[in-house]
Amino acid sequence: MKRILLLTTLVLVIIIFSGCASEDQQKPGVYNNETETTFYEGQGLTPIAEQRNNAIKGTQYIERESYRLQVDGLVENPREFSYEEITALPRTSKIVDLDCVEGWGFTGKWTGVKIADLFEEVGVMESASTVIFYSADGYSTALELDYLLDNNIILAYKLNDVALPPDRGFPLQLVAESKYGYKWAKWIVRIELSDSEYRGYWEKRGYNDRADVGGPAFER
Ligand SMILES: Nc1nc2c(c(=O)[nH]1)N[C@H]1C(S)=C(S)[C@@H](COP(=O)(O)O)O[C@H]1N2
Ligand SMILES: [Mo]
Repeated sequence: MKRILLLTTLVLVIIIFSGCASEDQQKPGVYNNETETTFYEGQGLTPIAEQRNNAIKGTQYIERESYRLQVDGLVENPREFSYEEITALPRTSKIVDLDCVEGWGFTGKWTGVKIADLFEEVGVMESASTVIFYSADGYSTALELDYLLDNNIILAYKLNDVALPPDRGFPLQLVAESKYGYKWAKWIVRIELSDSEYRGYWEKRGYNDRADVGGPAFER
């Protein structure tokens, strides 16, 4: 009798604990009625709930209706784009790892517009060589125009198939693949084409302007 009681208790304990464990497992999140994808083309993606967020001024909340992306500088037709205008442009998806220079990272499925397609709309001048990204929190960073065009770099408005949640950079994050996280500007409000070098927020503070993943974190 004692043995049966012990066995029943053991079985109960196992059931209860396995229940707890399954609740801990990664469940795809739902964001604004969109369910995220955590598996794509045979690859596991990092659920959004597990991705870190340590932006300089915390999460920025941008309204979709009043949002405008300003594109100016060395372009033929400087103009503003609404969220609808951006998402109506041809879209591309790709799996890319974001690697922060501090050693953590995650894998996401990113969907958005190619910088090249956006630039078609404004006409980039011959003299332009640098692209500067300005964000709603005062953050900024810059990349070479050739890097953006040669690597089909995209401006993402979706991550894991859901519209970027506010803490992930709504409405737009630059998917600067093979570059450290500090080149992945979030909450982008302005893109400026320039012919001079530009040091962004972390670059001004000593981080390597090249920012190649695996390369040196600091300028030497
Ligand atoms: N606007 C803005 N974009 C930003 C940052 C920021 O502070 N502000 N931090 C950068 C850094 S250092 C990293 S690693 C990536 C990813 O950081 P996250 O986890 O905060 O999204 O966002 C980048 N983009
Ligand atoms: Mo970072």
